[in-house]
Formats: sequence, C-alpha cells, structure tokens
Amino acid sequence: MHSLAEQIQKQDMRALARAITLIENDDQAKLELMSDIFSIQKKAHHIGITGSPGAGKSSLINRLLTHLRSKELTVAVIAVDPTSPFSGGSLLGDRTRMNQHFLDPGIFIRSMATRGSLGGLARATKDAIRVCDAYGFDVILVETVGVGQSELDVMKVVDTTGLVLTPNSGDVLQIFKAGIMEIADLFVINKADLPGVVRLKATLEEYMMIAQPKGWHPLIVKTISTENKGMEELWKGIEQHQHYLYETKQGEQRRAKQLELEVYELIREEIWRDVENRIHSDQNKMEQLRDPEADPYQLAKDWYGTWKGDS
Ligand SMILES: Nc1nc2c(ncn2[C@@H]2O[C@H](COP(=O)(O)OP(=O)(O)OP(=O)(O)O)[C@@H](O)[C@H]2O)c(=O)[nH]1
Ligand SMILES: [Mg+2]
Repeated sequence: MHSLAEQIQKQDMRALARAITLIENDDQAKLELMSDIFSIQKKAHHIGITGSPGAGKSSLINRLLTHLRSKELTVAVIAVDPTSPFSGGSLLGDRTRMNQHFLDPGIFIRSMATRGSLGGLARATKDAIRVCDAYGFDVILVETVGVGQSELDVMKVVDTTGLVLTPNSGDVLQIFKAGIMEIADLFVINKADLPGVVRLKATLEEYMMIAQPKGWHPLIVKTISTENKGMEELWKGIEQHQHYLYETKQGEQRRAKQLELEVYELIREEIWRDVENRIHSDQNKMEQLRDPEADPYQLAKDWYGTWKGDS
C-alpha cells in the first residue's frame, strides 16, 4: 500500500493534507494513492453546502462544526474555491471564520482549488472527500459557491445538499434560472434575523408545489448563523435525509450513478487525449484543417470512421 494511504488510515493529518495537495495538482502519484484509498473502508456522510456569495455558508459551517463536535462527531470541511488558485481570498476568509477549530484534532479544514481541466474541480473534490473518508471522519462537509456549472457539478458528488438562501436578496430567481434549485435536499434560510423570511419560505413552498419532486421533499430550515440559531434543526434535517437515503436505498443508487458518470468522464478524457494526439501527429489531417472550405461535419465523420475501423 502507498505509504501516504497508510498514514492517512493511521489518522495522520499532515499526510491527509499532503494527499489533498496531490489531488489538487493532479499529480501522477495521485493515481497510486487513490487506488489504495479505494480499498479502505469508509463510513462518512457527505454533505454539500452551497449558495450565493456571502449567503453565510462559512458562518453556518462554523456553527455546525461546534454543534457536531458537541455530539462527539469528527468533521472534515473542504471549501472548494472555483476561482484562481492564487487568489487565496476565500481561504483567508474561512480561516478567520473557522479559526477556533484549527487546533481541534477532530476537525480538518481545507480550501481547495484546481487548475481546471474538464470536470477537474468536481473530480478533485470527490477524491478529496474519499481521502477524508478513508481517514475516518464521521461527517464531511463541502462548501462551494453556487454560481456556475462547475460548482453545480461539485454538488453532484455529495449525498445531501443544503442550499443556503437569504431573505430579500433576489437569490431565488438567480438560483432558479441557473438550475440550482433541483439539487437541493434542504433549503436553508440563513440570516433569518432579516426581514422577508415569510415571503422566501412561501416562494420555496410554491416552487415545490410546481416542481412536485418525486420521493424526497426538500425540507426548509431557518438559521441565524451569527446568533448560533437553528443548528439542531439543520442537523436533524440532514439526518432525516440521510435516513431517507438509507431506507429507500436511494443513497446507494445515487452513489452508483455518480460512479457511472465519473467513469464516463474519465473515458471521455482518455478518448479526447487520444484523438488530439492522432490529429496533431498526422500531417495530412493538419493540412486538411488549413483548407478554409473544409466541411467540419464531413471531416469529423470521415476521421472518426477510419479510427473506428482501427479498433
Ligand atoms: N444578519 C446575519 N448576517 C449573517 C448571518 N450569517 C452570516 N452573516 C454574515 O454574512 C456575511 C457573509 O458570511 P460568510 O459566512 O462569509 O458567507 P459565505 O456564504 O461563506 O461567503 P463566500 O464564501 O464568500 O461565498 C458575514 O458578514 C456574516 O457575518 C446571519 O444569520 N444573519
Ligand atoms: Mg465562505
């Protein structure tokens, strides 16, 4: 077994941090590490917390951490930063907000960014979750700003997704348009100390009436992170969803589906690399591409046809 995986299993936090750096950099050593990680038994529930910038995700997670520690649960937090790996902005913010937890051996907090590649962020997050799970945490929380496709993809790798909304922010319309509503298992109305809570709740209920979700009906919970209110309700809601996933076997199905998509994605990338290599190393094809009259449909069809014959 890879020595890093062994150290992780022995709950060496520095090894865990190093492993996540390998994942983040998409280092070659990652493949060996991950194949060992797969053989380690895992048990954690994977929870995503998403929402608009400034909705209070980090503040909420900070309070939830305290709550979970009071129940003697160990927790890993992965804050996914889709922006430049050099900005470090959210890392600093999260560090100050979650500072009090840094010395607690039952808590691991890590910001993560990647340098792109197709679906890179979601895959890196999934692998980071896996190593945290192999370490033995009870709960793994993933924070990401819910604004674009890559963040949406990140939320598809967890078991339960909490969508953080704030009253009177116009969030709902934006989020609705971006197709983020559908991924929510829980709607968390944070900043419930501000006016507009009743209206936001009514809007969400209306949304559910129209959307008519089959099976699980997303719960609505109210929280005030700044006053540490609503954490027990939030955790109960998450547990309820966890219970539902288990009882209905939806959890297994969800993870199987995630795995399937992950395999497709990896195959797609392999094929893509292969295709690019073939084209770039073929003078004749490169020549054809220089013809301004070239028909891209025909070229794609012809080339793909010859390769299909190859295999
Ligand atoms: N009034 C009020 N303010 C809150 C509440 N929760 C968080 N805030 C404030 O909202 C601001 C943003 O909080 P963060 O926790 O950084 O929000 P975030 O969603 O993690 O932000 P990004 O990571 O930048 O997207 C901070 O100034 C918090 O103090 C709340 O329940 N009520
Ligand atoms: Mg944050």
